[in-house]
Amino acid sequence: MHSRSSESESRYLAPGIDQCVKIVVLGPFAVGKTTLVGAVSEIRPASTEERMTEAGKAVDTMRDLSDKTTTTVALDFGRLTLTDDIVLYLFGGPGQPRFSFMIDELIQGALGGVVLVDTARITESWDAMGRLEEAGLPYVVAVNTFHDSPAYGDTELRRALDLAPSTPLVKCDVRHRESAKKPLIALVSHLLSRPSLEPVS
Ligand SMILES: Nc1nc2c(ncn2[C@@H]2O[C@H](COP(=O)(O)OP(=O)(O)OP(=O)(O)O)[C@@H](O)[C@H]2O)c(=O)[nH]1
Ligand SMILES: [Mg+2]
Repeated sequence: MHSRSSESESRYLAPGIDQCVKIVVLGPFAVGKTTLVGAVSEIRPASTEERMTEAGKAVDTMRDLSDKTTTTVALDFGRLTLTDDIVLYLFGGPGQPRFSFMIDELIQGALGGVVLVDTARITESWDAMGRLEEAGLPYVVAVNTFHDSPAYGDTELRRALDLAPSTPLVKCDVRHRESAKKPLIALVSHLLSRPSLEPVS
């Protein structure tokens, strides 16, 4: 019997997968969208990173971005087989406002979203939350726990984000695979708990 290496195995969908779910990962500039997709993807992620010009670096953020030299200009793409029968197709969006027209394209056909938050600049995630709400797309909010950002309790965070009680809130470190999977697991549980699943059209 032909045996495949584990690397080539991960290039193909496992037999038995019967639910392919498109998920968008949104949030402001440099919040960690590309890092999350890259951390969880079982295929080499596709990305559209371009070197940041000085103009790009001028985006208003309090964060030290000395190790961030590129920015997403269109999308990130990755795949994660979550259970024996569910595979997620992940589409990370661009964070810079000048590329935000891409977001309406990305959410077409999606079943849910992850909105990343940096607690040092919480309100910068409102735009992504609003885009998903306008599209009627269920989402979870995930705090990417940058070590130098303030730590808040869930109640404070929910209040600051003006989060609906039914919207899940999780904390993760998008640089680490198991932690980065947490918002995706929370999102799928959230989607499965809803009466009907309709992709955005
Ligand atoms: N110090 C610190 N850096 C982090 C942490 N998490 C992520 N980063 C860094 O933050 C940056 C996030 O970059 P990206 O993943 O490109 O962010 P993005 O949201 O895709 O950015 P755009 O596509 O440009 O909007 C990277 O340089 C990460 O290494 C953290 O917890 N602490
Ligand atoms: Mg990016």
